[in-house]
Order: sequence, then C-alpha cells, then structure tokens
Amino acid sequence: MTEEEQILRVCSAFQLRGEYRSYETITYGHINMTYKVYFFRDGEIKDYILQRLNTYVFKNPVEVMENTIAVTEYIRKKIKETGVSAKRYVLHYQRATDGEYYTRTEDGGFWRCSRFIDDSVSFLRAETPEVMEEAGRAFGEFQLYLSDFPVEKLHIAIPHFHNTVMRYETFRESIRADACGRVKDVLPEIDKCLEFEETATAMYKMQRGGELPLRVTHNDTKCSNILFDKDSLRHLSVVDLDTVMPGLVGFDFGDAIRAGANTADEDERDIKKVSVDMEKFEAFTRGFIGAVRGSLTANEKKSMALGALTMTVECGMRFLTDYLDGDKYFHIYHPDHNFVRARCQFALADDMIGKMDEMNEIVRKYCEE
Ligand code: GN1
Ligand code: MG
Repeated sequence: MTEEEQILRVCSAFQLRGEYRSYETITYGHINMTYKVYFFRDGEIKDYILQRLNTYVFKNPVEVMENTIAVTEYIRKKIKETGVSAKRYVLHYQRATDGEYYTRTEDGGFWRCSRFIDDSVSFLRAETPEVMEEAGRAFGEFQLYLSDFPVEKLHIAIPHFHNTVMRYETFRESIRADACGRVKDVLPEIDKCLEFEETATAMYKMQRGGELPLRVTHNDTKCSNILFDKDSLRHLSVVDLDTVMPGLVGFDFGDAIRAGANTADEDERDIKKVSVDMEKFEAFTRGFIGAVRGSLTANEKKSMALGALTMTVECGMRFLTDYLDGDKYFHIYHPDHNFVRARCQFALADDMIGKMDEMNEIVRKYCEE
C-alpha cells in the first residue's frame, strides 16, 4: 500500500466527507508522523490534520488520547463560558466510525484526526520578539485554563518524563552499554553533560522535597506547538497535548526558552552561532509571567531561569542518549543528527550559565510588575 492509499483509508475511518484532493507531510515534529489532508466540500477546501502516533514513545496511545480529549474539552468549556466561539481556540478531534477518537491500521498504526484551524500558522522558531511574547501568553494562558483541572484524571503518558535524576541514570546506562560503539567519538560531550548534573537535577530534587508544587503542565512548549492567526499573529491554540501531565511550571517556561530563544536552530552545527537571544527571553517572560504571575509561589518565581537551563541540558542529554542507543527515539534526517542536536543544546546551556543573573533579574522584574 502506498502512503497515499493508507492516508485515504484512515480518512475513511474518520468519515471525512467530501472529495479527497491531496495531502502533504508536515516534518516539524520529532516523534509522530503528521499529515495535512485536503478535501473539497460545499465549494470549499476543508483541511484536516492526521497524525500517526509514535507507539514506541507512547506505549499506551489510548491513554494519550483520553488525556488529549479531556484537556481539549475542558478548555473548550472554559472558552465557551466567556461567550466566545471556541472553534479557533482549541483543537477539535474527529471520532472514527466506531465512536473512538482514533483508528488503528493493520500495520499497527494508531491514528488520530483533527480539523485544521482556519487561517492558522506555526513557526519552527519565533522569528521576532513579538511572536515570542505571544507564545508566552499562549502557554501562560494554557497553564491558567488548566489550573483547576482534576489532576487525578490525567494518565501519565510518559513516566518520569522530566525526571532529570532518572535521565542521568539512563544516560549512564547507555554509556555503559555503548550499543553502537559511539562512546569513543563523543567523550567531550559526555563530560560536558555530566558537568551539568548537579545544576540540572536541582529543580527535580526541590519538587521531591516539597519546595516546588506539581501543576498540570504541557511539557513540550516549543514555539512550533502553538498556532497563530496568520494575519494578526495572535495566538489561537496550543497543540501537541501528548505530554500534558503533572509537572513544574518552570519546566514549561524553560523548554519554551530553550526552543524559542536560541539564536540558532536546534540542530545548528556551528556552535558559535548558538546563544540565548535576551530580547526574545525578555519578550517570552513578559508574555508568560504576565499571564501566570498571580498564581506562582515565591520558589516558582525564583526557579524560572533555572528551568530554562534544566530543560536545555535535559534535552541535550536525551539527544545524546538516543545517539548512543542508535537513534531509536527521535526522528533523524542524517546519521549524526542527534549528536549535532545534543552539542547545540550543551552550547546553549553554557551560554545560559553566563546569563543566569541577567535572566533571573528579568523574571523578577515581571513578577513584581
Ligand atoms: C519532541 O514531538 P516534538 O517534536 O514536539 C519531544 C520533546 C523534545 C522535543 C525536542 C514526546 O517533541 O520532549 O523537547 O522533541 N517529545 C517527546 O525538539 O519526547
Ligand atoms: Mg511533541
């Protein structure tokens, strides 16, 4: 079966009406396979997003969908209560013929389908401080929408996802196993990662010690996980809800900085180009802290910048671990992709260490405003 035939089969399971026109592959994500499909109905193009969930990463995809539906329904209700139509502000998933929000294919595929939000765009990286500030508002608002969500209803989609202590253990196991004989080629990066250990595990330990509260968090706050209105560039909806779980607000803040405030791409080879763009850092802080400020504890406020460093080190460590394991987790587009990504994250983390005081000062300023 060709890819297109498979896509058509999935579309028919979701009873997408109208005449099929075409599809395109969206290559942003590192985990799931994402396609946009175009149908023609009532004189108009209707577009949908089809995703094949990565079941190596998400061992229990049904639970992932239960979380996603619970969260989107919760947000939809809140938006509707304000008298606004939620259509463009939260994802709408389609039911398959059997009533479930997913369908399976014979080759073991697990698929879901949502309507494409009209006139929306997303960005791999925030090109301007204005987009970063809007991204801050989007994730801050998301945090507020879910602040009273019943946490016990959420499944843990990936256990220990931001448990940096355990991430270091796994990293050491991968070094010991050296499954692909790559350890000898990446010794400086391994050392670098280990150097960060004390700092990068501090927040997790604070949470365990009761110094930082668990909240419902998104856990993958890349700029590419926000849809913006294509004209006004106002945020519409947060997407990719696969990892919504209890977590630390500083990690949601921090991962957005890691992904959005880097002066280079996540997989930049030339690490001289990698640094934190402080204007974008400040813009995101203004948007995010402006939205959540009132709900933060004193320790949370103090931990935001450390959250950025923690997420950057953790992400670098995850890329490097996957490189050592033989690239089983993240999609790669060339053989040393995970290694290049890891080296870039560590360079960004180095730059953050030098800018820690400045970052903390900016956060403090917006918390007090
Ligand atoms: C993955 O699926 P995607 O590309 O949005 C990963 C995140 C990483 C990110 C790095 C479930 O996100 O944790 O931070 O890549 N998602 C999962 O770009 O592991
Ligand atoms: Mg994701």
